[in-house]
Amino acid sequence: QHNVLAAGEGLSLEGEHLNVAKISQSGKKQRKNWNVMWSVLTPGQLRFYKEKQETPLKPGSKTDVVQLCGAVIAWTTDKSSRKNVFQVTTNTGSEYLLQTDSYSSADKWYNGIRKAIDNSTKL
Ligand code: I3P
Repeated sequence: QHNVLAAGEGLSLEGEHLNVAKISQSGKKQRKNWNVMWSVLTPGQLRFYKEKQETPLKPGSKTDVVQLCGAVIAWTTDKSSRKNVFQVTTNTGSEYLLQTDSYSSADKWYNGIRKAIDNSTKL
């Protein structure tokens, strides 16, 4: 069965500040440290920029590129005292918590990332 989606439909979200904590890198636990990141969702990737106008390939860039193929997303209430927190786990074992105080915004990002994962994971 084919899941018909127009190219890119519902798979991109441009530009919003989200609170992001990377809690594991390649399966290794990291100290939780929330940062405000300018977040951009493209069909197969979630990118976090330190600055809104940051150029992706700038030397010393703090940009983090999360590959969504094979990733898993889930709401979580036990990994943070904050509200509206969800976790993205990559297929290489990196774990990110994402959060924003606005439920509608968190839900929009959750659903956008979930669709992007589904779309980049299917063969
Ligand atoms: C952490 C910091 C985080 C908090 C975390 C604390 O302390 O306060 O904001 O996570 O709680 O350990 P520190 O800055 O000293 O590392 P939340 O805001 O998500 O609750 P945790 O240990 O329960 O994860």
